[in-house]
Amino acid sequence: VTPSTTLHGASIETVLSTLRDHQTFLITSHARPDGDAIGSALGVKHLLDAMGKHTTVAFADPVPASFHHLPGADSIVHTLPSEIADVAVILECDCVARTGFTALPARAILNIDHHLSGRDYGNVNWIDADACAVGAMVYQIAVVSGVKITPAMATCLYAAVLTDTGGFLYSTTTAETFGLAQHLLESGADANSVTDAVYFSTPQSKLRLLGKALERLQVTHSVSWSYVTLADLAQTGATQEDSEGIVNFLIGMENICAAAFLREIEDGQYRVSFRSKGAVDVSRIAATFKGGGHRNASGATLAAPLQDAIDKVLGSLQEACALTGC
Ligand SMILES: [Mn+2]
Repeated sequence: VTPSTTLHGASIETVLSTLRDHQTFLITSHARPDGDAIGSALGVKHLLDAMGKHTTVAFADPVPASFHHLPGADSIVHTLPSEIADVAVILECDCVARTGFTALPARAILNIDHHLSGRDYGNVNWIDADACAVGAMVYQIAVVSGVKITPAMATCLYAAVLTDTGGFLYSTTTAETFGLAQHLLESGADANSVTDAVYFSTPQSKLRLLGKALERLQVTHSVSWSYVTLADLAQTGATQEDSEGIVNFLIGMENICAAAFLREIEDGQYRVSFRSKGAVDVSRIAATFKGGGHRNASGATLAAPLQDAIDKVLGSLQEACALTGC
């Protein structure tokens, strides 16, 4: 890889030769990793391991309990290795800072992303905003590589696709998504273990925190919203991770077109999750707050007192809704 080979729509062959032509790889994804971040990173690890490469998977933040069982999850480290890798494979990030690490010890960057906010910051960039999950893109690389898709790799990629499609519910789910799921199960993916861990192992603290958020549910025109504070976390014994997914209850409501969920991450700092049913592009709204994401799901961080943060977020959502007439 030379710094001049910067490609936005790099071909799968270019991506594959970047993997083939190098020996040591640092694999990472965004801070507060979700199922796609973890599943696709471990998928790349299994692929590269099978190709005889040296791999390190590093995440700035802890792996949520629901993904601890994924094959290879026990090898994930949270501090960067001191050796410089040939290539850093960065999944699901629109810049290096999104990884939660300030810099990565690697000579080149392979950027694989499916966000609308995806950018060409790597030496090779493959961004496909139509992909239902980065895990689905990793699957394509694996198929083209000719490497046998093992049950371990299939389980990790299945976790990525299952979670990033909201259990095959989001509009990114197409006939190909089900075809992919079929191939992964035929390759030995342990779908039951993934489903059990993701959907049937909710900590009690998470449900109690959800209760707090739903008690506070507010609806303004066609926008639903709620929030939780650090005091709520302390009262319910919940962790920050326990607030993942609360926003999906807010967007699930009838007669609304967009939703926002705010959670206090430290004194005076709020992480906002935006959701849309499609009419409003919430990746644009998140971008005005220096965040990013997809048309229907995005996020940003606001440094402001609670009421200010709510006013700003609701102001932009309502304006966007008014413009689209919903
Ligand atoms: Mn994703």
